[in-house]
Amino acid sequence: MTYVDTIPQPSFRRRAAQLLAASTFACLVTMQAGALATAAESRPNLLFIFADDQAYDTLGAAGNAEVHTPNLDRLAKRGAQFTRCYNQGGWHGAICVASRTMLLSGRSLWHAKAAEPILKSDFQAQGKLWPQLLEKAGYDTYFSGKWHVKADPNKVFTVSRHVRPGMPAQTPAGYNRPTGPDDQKWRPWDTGAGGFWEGGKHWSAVLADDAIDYLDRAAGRDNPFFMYLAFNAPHDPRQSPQEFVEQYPLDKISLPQPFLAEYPYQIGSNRIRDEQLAPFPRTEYAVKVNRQEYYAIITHMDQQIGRILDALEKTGKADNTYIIFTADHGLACGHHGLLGKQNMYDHSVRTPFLIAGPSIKPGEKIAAPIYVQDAMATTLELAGVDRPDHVEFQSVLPLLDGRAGRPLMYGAYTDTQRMISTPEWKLIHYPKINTKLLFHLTVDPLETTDLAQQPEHASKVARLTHALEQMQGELDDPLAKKPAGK
Ligand SMILES: [Ca+2]
Repeated sequence: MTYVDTIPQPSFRRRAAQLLAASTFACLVTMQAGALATAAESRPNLLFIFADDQAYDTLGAAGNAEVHTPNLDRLAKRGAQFTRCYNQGGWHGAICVASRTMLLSGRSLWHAKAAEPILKSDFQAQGKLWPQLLEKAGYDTYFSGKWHVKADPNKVFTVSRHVRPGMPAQTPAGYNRPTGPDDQKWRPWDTGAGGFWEGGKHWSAVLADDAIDYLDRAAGRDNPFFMYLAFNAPHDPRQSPQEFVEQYPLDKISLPQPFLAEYPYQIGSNRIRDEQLAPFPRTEYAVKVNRQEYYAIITHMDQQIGRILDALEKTGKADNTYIIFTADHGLACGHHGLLGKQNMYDHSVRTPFLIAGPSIKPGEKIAAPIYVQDAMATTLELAGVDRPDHVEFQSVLPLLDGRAGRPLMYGAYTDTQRMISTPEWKLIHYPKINTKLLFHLTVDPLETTDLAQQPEHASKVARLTHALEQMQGELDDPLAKKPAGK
């Protein structure tokens, strides 16, 4: 773990003071400094809160009556909730890496994969990463939490602290469990298991402590701030204090739909690490316990988010602060026989997305589809920064007026899975096993019934396949069909 904590330099005031000392045109310089300070003060603060592996429907505000998220629900009421937020997928099992590389670089999936090896030598060196674009515009930038990107957070943020890895350490006892009610070998509140408990305080609480300290500092400064606060929660190991787990008695936990003992297709991820968290074949008991622990760590994170929102209020700057909450991607927690995020179903590709701030109408639900990484372009627009050419994602702000947004959403996992989705239909393609699945999302939002083999849907499959192939070409997908002669 690295720990870097540099005191941010008051750049505008420092520059103005140097100019004043050196210049005989003190009056003119004072006017310039004043203009700069005014511009800095009028720009909004940006608070970005990022969850890890949180599915779109694990939020009270998203209509889930089982999970307790009072603070996120409060945020949803204050602002707008985008109900169809997607991640484009990943090029290996760590979908987190792809999502975050896209988010920091602004590049779409396959371009982000190409950018990864030059993230330090090009993007970081040229100041093209998200916080660098805002710092250049006069923002103080703060980071704490999960990074998992091949750039140096200590170099790209003004202040960084508690740089966390891809996941807290999982122990062998945390896998293939529970075998039944007598299996007590791993408990979420057992601090001896390390993981989120390593260091003596749950990592979600440490992140909130850092955020509160940052907000205290920012309260006394004129520069606008950008905070990137990245929880490791609710990624496994799904650890939280016992009282959070006890909020979820097993007899109140419903089974995910569709519940399957095992996923029927070989999709390149069936036995990947995440999938081994519960035994094969899946049992109702094991899935319910995993869901209980998932909900508990979400509620614990929600409490920390409440502390951060309260601290923001105390700064007196809340009225000029935009808050965005989202997650890097979703997660299967027993749905379709799966426990990972390496699949193309909505539970794994879709995340919550909340935005609140001075110009955002409270309580709105926006159905226009967006990508997680649109958060980056959104903050650039809010900060008055022109979107550089390398940023492919788009601000969500125009969608708040009711515009439709993108007609088609894309997803991919390695060379084994592809997805295209309209608001009404989804086609999943498994090229390695020559299999296509079709779901009618508006009548079957849980993706329980594959319609691809039904003759009346053959033309729908053909049209979506064509649209997917076109998108693959546009996005430089390595599986894109090359034009003849190339
Ligand atoms: Ca993740």
